Amino acid sequence: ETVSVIGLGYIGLPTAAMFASRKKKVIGVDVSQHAVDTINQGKIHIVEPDLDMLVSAAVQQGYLKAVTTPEPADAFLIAVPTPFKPCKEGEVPEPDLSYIHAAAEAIAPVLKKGDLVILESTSPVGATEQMAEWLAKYREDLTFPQQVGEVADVNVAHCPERVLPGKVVTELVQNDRVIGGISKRCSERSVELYKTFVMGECVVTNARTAEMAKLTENASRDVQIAFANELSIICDDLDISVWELISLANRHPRVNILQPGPGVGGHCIAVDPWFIVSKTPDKAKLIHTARNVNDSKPSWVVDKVKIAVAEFLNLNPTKTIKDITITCYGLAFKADIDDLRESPALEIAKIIANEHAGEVTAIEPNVDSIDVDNIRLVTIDESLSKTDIHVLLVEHQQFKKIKIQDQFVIDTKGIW
Ligand code: SAJ
Repeated sequence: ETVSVIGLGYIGLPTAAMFASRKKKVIGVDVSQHAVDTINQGKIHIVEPDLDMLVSAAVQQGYLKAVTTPEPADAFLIAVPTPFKPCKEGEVPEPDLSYIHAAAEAIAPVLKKGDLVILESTSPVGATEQMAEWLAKYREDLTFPQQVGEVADVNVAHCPERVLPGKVVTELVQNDRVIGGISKRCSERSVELYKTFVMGECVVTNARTAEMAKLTENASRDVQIAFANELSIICDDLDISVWELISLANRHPRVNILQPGPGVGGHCIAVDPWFIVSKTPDKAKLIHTARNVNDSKPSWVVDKVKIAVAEFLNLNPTKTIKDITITCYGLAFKADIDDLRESPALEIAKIIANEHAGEVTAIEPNVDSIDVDNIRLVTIDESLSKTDIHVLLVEHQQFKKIKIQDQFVIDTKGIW
């Protein structure tokens, strides 16, 4: 049995390598020639612990190859991005399914009777049925399960990925999988396939429920973080330490509040709840509000920095605003990773750098350089010797080792 994985990014490549490590023949497909060339050399184009070894072994032993045009296979796993379309501020973003459409169009010519097509990309409810319709449109000679049910020529299912960046290789194996076939037969075929490497349980449902389950997991986390973020703003007003407050409340056996921060970043939690809101805008009130609460946190942090600057000038009347150095601790979207995309920390640092007349420096121990003109990367030592206002944005382990107890500290993660 040959497995083809369409989209060799943060999800597709580890999944492809995992099948290959279990001695399945895997054909990885990606539109990026650079990604394909890198993988065929046994190397990786993304950062993820342990993935390099897995890929290099898979390529060396001949189980994994990458190509830019799909080839025939028995199962196709689609792991392409599902971003949202650009929209104006205040509008509800709409999901962009064009990558799924393009993947369906690309694999359609090589599909044959008996094949299985699995959508792994996080998708709005209905996307899997939509993908099956696209496939049916391109291959009128084959039958698909949304028309004929159990006896279709090609089986189609949604099996959402749920792995945590930074822990992908272990979570792929250990986590339970939600398997949502358009028909029962589709689910059975998918369970069989995932059992190749999944040690967690493969739990069967239908495609729409599987889509909603994945969105619900991330929306649940977003709502809970929004609760913590709202508490942090309330506590600031009431002169209460939110960190102490949450640790006290969490001593209750049925309370488990998450941690506030500078906002919610990453490519999933800040995106997926919109897929629910855009489908049912009149019903998804809490989920919508939580998104707004989390999205507004960066500008609240920026306001705190402005207040600190004003206080600093008050206490140091001989200085002007140009003399004040502000340092941002951490730019990544969460602790101990190097990923700066969709990062509230980077967003905050950029706003400060654009609006502050003095110098803005940043410490990001996980990257060597950043392409932002007006922010200079410095070391912790340099920052300690010249910073006037310290803004902690990410709880990287390096920052937990130091303790800054200056009067001008804005600690969005409560580690100091
Ligand atoms: N954050 C807080 N407070 C917290 C926890 C997180 O502010 O108490 C922030 C982080 O700093 C970060 C953001 O939330 O900016 C998201 O981080 P995360 O660690 O919660 O999640 P991701 O985006 O790295 O991965 C999530 C995971 N989903 C869940 O935990 C429900 C992962 O399992 C999913 O596979 C992934 O989304 C995905 O691809 O959908």
